[in-house]
Amino acid sequence: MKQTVLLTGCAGFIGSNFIKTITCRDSIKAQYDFVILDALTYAGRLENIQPELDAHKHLTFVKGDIRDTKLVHELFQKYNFSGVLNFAAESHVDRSIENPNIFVETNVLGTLNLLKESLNLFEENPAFKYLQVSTDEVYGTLQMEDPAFTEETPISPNSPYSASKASADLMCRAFFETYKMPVVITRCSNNYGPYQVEEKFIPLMIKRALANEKLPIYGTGMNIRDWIYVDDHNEGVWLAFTKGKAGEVYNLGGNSERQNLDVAKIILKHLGKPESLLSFVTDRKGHDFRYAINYSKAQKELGWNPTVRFEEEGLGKTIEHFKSLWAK
Ligand code: NAD
Ligand code: TDX
Repeated sequence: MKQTVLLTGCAGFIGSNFIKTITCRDSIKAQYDFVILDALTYAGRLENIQPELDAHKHLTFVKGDIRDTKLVHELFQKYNFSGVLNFAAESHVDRSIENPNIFVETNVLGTLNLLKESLNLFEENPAFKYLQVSTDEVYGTLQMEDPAFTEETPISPNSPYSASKASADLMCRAFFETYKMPVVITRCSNNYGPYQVEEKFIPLMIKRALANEKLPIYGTGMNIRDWIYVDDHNEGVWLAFTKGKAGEVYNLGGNSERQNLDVAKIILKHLGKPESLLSFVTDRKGHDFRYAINYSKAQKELGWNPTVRFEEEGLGKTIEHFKSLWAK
């Protein structure tokens, strides 16, 4: 019999790519129906997934908020989900510095709402599973000489965004420890790819360069992020959901640590634009210096590996996607 799984936040960047690359696969379509719950905030764009919604009967879209206890309760009652993958979140660090409240409301209380409803279903169906899409930022920051984050690295978030994601992770852990509810957490590094909202570094740099506008580089531009192509992340999320062990955390990384300044320069070169467009601006408050991920557990236990090379493949595909939207 087909299972029905709830996907939240899948009109956003990572989730919309998940809809395109994972849920529409024949093997997955044969086994699963998906209900997509998204509040369509500034980051959620229904047009990202409209072609898939039009083409596939096993996908149902519901506009709604994960904080809405009544709506979420009714959805869980109606569909009797066999699992939940929670992508929904406020995701932008700069916004969290300006207004942390919505980050606690959506990322912490919204997650708690989903966990509570999930617990009701788990009590009726021991095969029920919950996956929380989390981030490497919960581990805090690294210096150059530090080893990469492992799943044992203590949680030490620095921004209101990462503190809210860490709080959600801890609530997930509590539901496993207290109620034995099968919760799996993935913690991934910086995603890039098509459909990313243009407030994020890579699409912003592309957009500014295409318009011959200044590219704002925070501080010295020496900060390091580990970049992962969004499809690699989504493969890992699905493997963790289907094969991951209850109560476990799986780190997912791209094996592509780069300084921000270098990334901006590669984008300019790809687009044939001058480096004089680079503009060093006031640094982000509390700017984490470096993220790096040790994903050997996901390699061993899930058989997962990142496959898309950053400069040679992923960045070019991403630039071409945005060029088709924005180039005049
Ligand atoms: P995004 O901001 O592009 O999309 C978030 C989506 O969630 C949007 O569709 C939005 O409408 C929806 N949403 C927001 N609040 C909601 C609410 N209260 N109820 C229902 N839907 C709501 O984010 P993204 O970059 O696609 O990130 C998806 C998930 O992956 C997040 O949990 C994020 O923390 C995590 N993550 C992101 C990255 C990254 O590099 N972007 C890396 C690791 C983990
Ligand atoms: O204009 C900019 N200039 C700049 O130098 C912006 C928007 C960013 N930056 C820097 C800050 C970071 O060092 O670029 C780097 C990447 O910034 P963001 O795209 O804002 O990503 P980051 O803060 O690293 O967080 C991202 O990765 C982890 C996602 O937004 C999170 O949702 C995810 O959890």
